[in-house]
Amino acid sequence: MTNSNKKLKYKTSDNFDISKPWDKDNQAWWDWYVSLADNDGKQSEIINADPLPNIVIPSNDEVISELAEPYYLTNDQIDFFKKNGFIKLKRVFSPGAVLKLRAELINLLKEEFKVDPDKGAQNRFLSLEVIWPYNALLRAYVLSPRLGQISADLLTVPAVRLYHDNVLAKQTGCGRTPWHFDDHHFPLDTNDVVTAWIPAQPIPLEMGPLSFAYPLDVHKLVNAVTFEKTGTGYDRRVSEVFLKNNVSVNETPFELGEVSFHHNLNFHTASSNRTNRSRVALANTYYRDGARVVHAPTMVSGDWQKFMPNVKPGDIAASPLNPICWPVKNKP
Ligand SMILES: O=C(O)CCC(=O)C(=O)O
Repeated sequence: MTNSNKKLKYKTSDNFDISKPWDKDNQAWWDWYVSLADNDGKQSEIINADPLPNIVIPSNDEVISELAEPYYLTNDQIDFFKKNGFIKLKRVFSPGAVLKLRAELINLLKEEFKVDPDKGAQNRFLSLEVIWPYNALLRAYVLSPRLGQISADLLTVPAVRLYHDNVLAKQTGCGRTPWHFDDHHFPLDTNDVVTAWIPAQPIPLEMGPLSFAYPLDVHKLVNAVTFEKTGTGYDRRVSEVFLKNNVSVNETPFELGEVSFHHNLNFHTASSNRTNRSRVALANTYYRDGARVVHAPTMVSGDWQKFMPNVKPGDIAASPLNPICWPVKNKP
């Protein structure tokens, strides 16, 4: 077990001191976080995304039963994930289940932010977390036995809990997601942590698909890069080290229904969204049952207490908002 947050290098200057907890809300965290991305500053031409397919949208019950069906992984796929720290799996969801998810997420985003995320170049990275307790449809996607089972199989652990659900909308014109690994973010004392990143529409390269450096241990190349709480230095230096070491990066489009899974030590990034449609995704993070919260979460852990109410540093991470998603006792 590692205390992940100890891996962040501290320096005495205030710009390197991330030891204080985050004291604003989750959206403020994302606004801050994307400000750390090293963008080239040029205005890119916005292109029209292909129309979404006109297909039959399943009922809630059809989605629930679809997402309870197993998705069998081969040993080669599990070995690939363990070596590279990510895997992209096609046809995890049916096209109808994805488009139903998108419609629901767009409604939720409109309600919260009072804007239509698909209208105009709004340049923002919007986020909504812990939606599933209040939304029966989202619950089917977040507590999905299918996703829980894939996550437990990839991590090769007997049971996984939910850390949080995270609705992410990278709007037209929004810049890069900075290079990072999630071990900086989740204040958990385990590396048995995986995020299912579920695109809610196809993602062509121009929309900024989530992109993964590999193999998994390339994170060691950037251990010595110091995280900075303002400016784009951390992101830029990680890019430079990866370039110098010829690190491979998987930056490929996502088909409708394709889902990626990344380990908390996998370094990942995403390019800007240069299309006229928001790049909407649902990112669910699952971790090994029995893990604890680290002793000293930092500001990079964001609003973690919202995801684990009444759980204190050092405690077992198991609040009512962190149900076991696999194995399944009761259907969601
Ligand atoms: O959606 C993005 O651009 C970033 C998401 C991410 O880093 C994550 O889910 O771990």
